[in-house]
Amino acid sequence: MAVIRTQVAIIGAGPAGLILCHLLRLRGIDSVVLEARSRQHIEERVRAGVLEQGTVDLLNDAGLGERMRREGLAHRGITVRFSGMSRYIDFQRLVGKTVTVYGQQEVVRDLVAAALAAGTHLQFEVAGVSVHELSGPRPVIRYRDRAGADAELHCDFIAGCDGFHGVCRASIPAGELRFYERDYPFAWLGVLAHSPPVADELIYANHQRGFALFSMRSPQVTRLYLQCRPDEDLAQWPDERIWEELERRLEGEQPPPLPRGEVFQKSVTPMRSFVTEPMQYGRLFLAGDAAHIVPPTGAKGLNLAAADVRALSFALAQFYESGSLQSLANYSKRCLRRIWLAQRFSWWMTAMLHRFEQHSEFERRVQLAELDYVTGSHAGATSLAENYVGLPFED
Ligand code: RFL
Ligand code: PHB
Repeated sequence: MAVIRTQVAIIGAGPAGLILCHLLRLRGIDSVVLEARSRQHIEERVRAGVLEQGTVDLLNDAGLGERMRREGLAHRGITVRFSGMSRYIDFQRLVGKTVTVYGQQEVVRDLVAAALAAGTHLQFEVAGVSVHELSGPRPVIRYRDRAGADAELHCDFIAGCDGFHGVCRASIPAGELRFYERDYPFAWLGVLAHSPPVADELIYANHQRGFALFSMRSPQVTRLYLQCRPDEDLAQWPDERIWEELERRLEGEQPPPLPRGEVFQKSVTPMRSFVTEPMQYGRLFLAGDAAHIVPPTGAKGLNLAAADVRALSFALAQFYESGSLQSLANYSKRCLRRIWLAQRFSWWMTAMLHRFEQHSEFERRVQLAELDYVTGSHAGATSLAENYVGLPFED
């Protein structure tokens, strides 16, 4: 049986695992990354699109920003539509920062390329991953490699970056963690289409028929979302129906006829808020979606994952420099403050923008008044802008 030894074993090659691996390498710390899926799968998985300035800075400072600087789209604000009106929230003017639209799969592609170029030990298509000896100084991971051979990875620490359905959080003994969660009575039907974006920046729409979001990936590819039922059947959504529904919900003062290109991807994403406390058990540290989930309305998931591993890389570096576990012991607390602020923002954006079947006409009017206030008052718009572009890192 192959036995490998490393300093930090990283489970999961999503944004959290790959950014962590890169930040550790810059600090001279050795890691091995184990990923259940194929390279092609993770490089093609379509998810997030909006990067906070802090995430962009982190990637640039780590030497990963070359293609992002060329292909990423800088957005200085968003448009919010409701009651047939469009209101622009100008982040640049309100808080002096912007966001960047650059697909998560592009970030992953850049990270995989950087890892392989640096000779990082990155294994795809591993199976049967299990974690052991978490409370002692020498944790062990058992798994089967791509060829089906049993293998063991011995390490000082495990970073559980294996997403919401991963094994790491589930391996922590019952009673050690506390979970806080909320499900929403709706989901998002997301499509990608080969059609030029109808606007330069994102449009979030609150409509009687439900929420809609217009986003993009490039000057040729549009990303669109419609609020739908959690059990929505995609077969009921031929392209024609999707375009019609989007046009209805995105109506503004001058309804944009959406350029209808070929829809090449459709999916339904459930909406959930979820937090694990603490994000550590012994020598296992959880980061990204393995520890928390936000509904996508605030565009925070990938950005939180990046902030977690940024903090984890500092704490691990401190251990390898001084032998002290102090920073690692503070990791969870340090991350959770930002996570709860992002939870609040994501929950609030979701509540403000979606249609809730159970709402009375009174609650619907209050929701519209909130939109009016947030988009019409300097204080309201500044609060949205400050959170959307990302709160500053606490160092
Ligand atoms: P990931 O990306 O889920 O990666 C986890 C990786 O672990 C692997 N894995 C395992 N590997 C080995 N052994 C096992 N037992 C394993 N189990 C799992 C998985 O194959 C996978 O490769 O988690 P990570 O790295 O924490 O990254 C989190 C982000 O992916 C997520 O938060 C965002 O995509 C959320 N999100 C958005 N975030 C933003 O910041 N801005 C956005 O605009 C935004 N939009 C979105 C989103 C998520 C969406 N969906 C589909 C959930 C829009 C959507 C529609
Ligand atoms: C996206 O482009 O996929 C996107 C943008 C903003 C969000 C969520 C998703 O709030």
